[in-house]
Amino acid sequence: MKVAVVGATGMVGEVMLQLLAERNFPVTELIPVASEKSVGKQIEFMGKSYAVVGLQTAVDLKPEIAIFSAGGQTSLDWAPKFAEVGTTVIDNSSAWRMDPTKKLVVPEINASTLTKEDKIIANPNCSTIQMVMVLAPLHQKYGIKRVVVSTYQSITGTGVKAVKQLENEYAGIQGEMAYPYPIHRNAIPQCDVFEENGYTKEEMKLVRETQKIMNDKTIAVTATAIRIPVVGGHSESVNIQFANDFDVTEVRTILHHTPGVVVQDNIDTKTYPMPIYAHGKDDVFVGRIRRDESQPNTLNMWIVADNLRKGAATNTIQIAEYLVANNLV
Ligand code: 2RA
Repeated sequence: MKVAVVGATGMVGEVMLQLLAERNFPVTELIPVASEKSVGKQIEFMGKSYAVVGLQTAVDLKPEIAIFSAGGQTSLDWAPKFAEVGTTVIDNSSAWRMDPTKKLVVPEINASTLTKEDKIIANPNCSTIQMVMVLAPLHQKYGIKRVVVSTYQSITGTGVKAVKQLENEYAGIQGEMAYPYPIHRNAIPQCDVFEENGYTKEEMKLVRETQKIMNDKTIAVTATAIRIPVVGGHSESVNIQFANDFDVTEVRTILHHTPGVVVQDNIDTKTYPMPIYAHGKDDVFVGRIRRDESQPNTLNMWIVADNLRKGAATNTIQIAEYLVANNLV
């Protein structure tokens, strides 16, 4: 199968290539795609060397699948061009996520909605994916009324420039700034730009995408997204108000049996998820599961996942694997 990776030289693109190889995805020909300045650069993949090509060259090669992680404008401009030649696009940017004609997919939750006609498929935002992986089975069991989430997001979500800023700050070097403020020894209460309502785009993604993936606009969500100087993954403190009461032990059992979710929850042994240990793994880790004693039918928990893997590349490739396994490409 011819597979194009658009944004092959970026942080997510590199993880995608690593995962395509790790998961033995049936790639017969890789088409690494990047900006014009990278055209011709050699990419090593599964023992073979491939030259990076430009977008039009990649379209002309008519890959079966094109995995995008190259920013919203590139997706808006080029995903339709790939789709026109029969390619199925799985896009990591926010460009198509809220388009009513496009599917927003976390395979464990709603891959079954996919059909051969879906030629542009949106991969949700990283902080949304890890949260809905836990919310979905609990919503099915108890009915979710409202979610209050605070995120503690890795600088890798911003990209290479942010990682470099932190390294410079460690070294006491004044370099290019990915953020308006120092990130070393700091917490910045802004991920992405602010919208009219005073919330950031990142916070509103958690609201809008959650409702779309779970196909339920009655689920009320409010979010605060914070950037912190870690690299292993995003962490989230999540407070969930259910329509019905629950049993905490039963909640743990439900999550324990949820594919892609790992419960790490034992305060006696100080067992709980942390980004330093989630780094490089594909699962979503959940712990600190406890009743919110301030109001009925409400639960607190802590959710951690590697934002570059399940939050982006892994979820994208799991969608591609679903398409192949169900003869949808
Ligand atoms: C972030 N979720 O962490 C966004 C985009 N990757 O910045």
